[in-house]
Amino acid sequence: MFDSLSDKLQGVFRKLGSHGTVTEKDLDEALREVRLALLEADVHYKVVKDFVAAVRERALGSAVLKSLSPMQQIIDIVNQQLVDVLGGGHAKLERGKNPPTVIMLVGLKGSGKTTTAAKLGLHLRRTGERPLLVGADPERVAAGEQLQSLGKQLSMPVVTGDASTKPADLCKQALKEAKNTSASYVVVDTVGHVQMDDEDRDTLRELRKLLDPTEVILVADAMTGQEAVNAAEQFNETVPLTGLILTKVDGDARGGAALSIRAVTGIPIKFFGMGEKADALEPFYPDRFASRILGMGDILTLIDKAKEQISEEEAESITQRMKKGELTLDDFLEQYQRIKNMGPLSNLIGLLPGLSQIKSRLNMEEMDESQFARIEAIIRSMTKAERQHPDIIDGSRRRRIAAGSGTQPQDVNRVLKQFKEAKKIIQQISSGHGSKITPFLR
Ligand SMILES: Nc1nc2c(ncn2[C@@H]2O[C@H](COP(=O)(O)OP(=O)(O)OP(=O)(O)O)[C@@H](O)[C@H]2O)c(=O)[nH]1
Ligand SMILES: [Mg+2]
Repeated sequence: MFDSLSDKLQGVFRKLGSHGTVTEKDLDEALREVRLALLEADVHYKVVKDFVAAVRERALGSAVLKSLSPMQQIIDIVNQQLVDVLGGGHAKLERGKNPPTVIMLVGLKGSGKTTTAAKLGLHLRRTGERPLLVGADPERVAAGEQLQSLGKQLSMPVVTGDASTKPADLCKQALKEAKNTSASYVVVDTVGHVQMDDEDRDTLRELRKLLDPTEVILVADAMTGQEAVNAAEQFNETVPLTGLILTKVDGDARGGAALSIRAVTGIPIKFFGMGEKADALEPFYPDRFASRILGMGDILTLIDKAKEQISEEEAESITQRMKKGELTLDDFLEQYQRIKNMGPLSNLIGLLPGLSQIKSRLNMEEMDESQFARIEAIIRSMTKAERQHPDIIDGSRRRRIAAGSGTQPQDVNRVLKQFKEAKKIIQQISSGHGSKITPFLR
């Protein structure tokens, strides 16, 4: 996420840290570099100006320079300022007084509205809601088909029309359908605009009046930088926006849109998209987001993601077995599946403090794809007994497993050795002797 901006900011701090003491001149030099890094990330110039001024004022005002750890405190101040720029606290999705709560998604063409409609649907269902998706873009047949197919993959109800249906009629029909099926949320995908003319504005206003949405959310492509900020302002003039969803934050967006859009428009960011898949939507927490930009990781999000994959009882049972050293290769495989479900490994690494800083140096893609696929194939080629008691794997079993997984016997050996070591370390940590293990690179 925003790798280039992250690297630059971390570089500034490393340089400051090498000074020992920090003079006002050092601070100004560092702030000049912060300013450049933000401008290069395409952050709005006014936001940059205010940001740097605020950090300087906070740093000088709180006698940071005379303190024992000036660098740490300057990082803290930059972090706090980032959190402020991103909106301070978490803005959650509102619920209407009477069900169903209607969420209207608007945005420029290709910004990710249809994908986000499906992602929101899944997010809502995971929190116990009953969402209905509506493709209010009937004129373009492919648009309806896209939403239908996403809904089918998620087994979620979708209402779309054909080319002769007017968006307004379709929305009326969808609201009725929502009542009949007791849907608790209606997520409405709308036409993407390239440039809005008066007619487009009227259509949007008409839909808004009819739907009476609790949330009108602009879906904005983070890769487009300041264009996304302009779009937010334009749409906000037509249909007052209640929130923003930034998409394609996983791509090589520079960060300008994310860091400017709230400050410029005053509209809170509610979620952000981290991929094309339906589960690649994360609630937006300014503090967690700032930590990620500064390479300090985001343990809370990692925990949330893990919780989605495992129930408390399962976690407890595994912890108990870990302590007793009873983990088997089956557990290994199961955990591996869970990690895989949590998203691409390269995204997860970004959530870990310290590791995120060396992410670019680890060839994550390769590790993700080939290495893990090989480990999985090897474990899958073992019999149940072998997975439970790897000690029984002798030379001939090893050859059979290697042949079955398209690998070499020494690859099988390596996996077994890694498993043994992992088991030992896990047992040490979980039985409380691991407190001496310091977080990597912290
Ligand atoms: N990498 C990545 N791709 C995304 C994300 N969100 C959407 N996309 C991709 O962006 C492209 C456009 O997404 P759509 O959902 O069709 O966009 P739209 O706003 O509905 O487009 P129109 O209906 O044509 O205006 C698709 O290829 C999506 O897979 C995201 O968070 N990350
Ligand atoms: Mg669409």
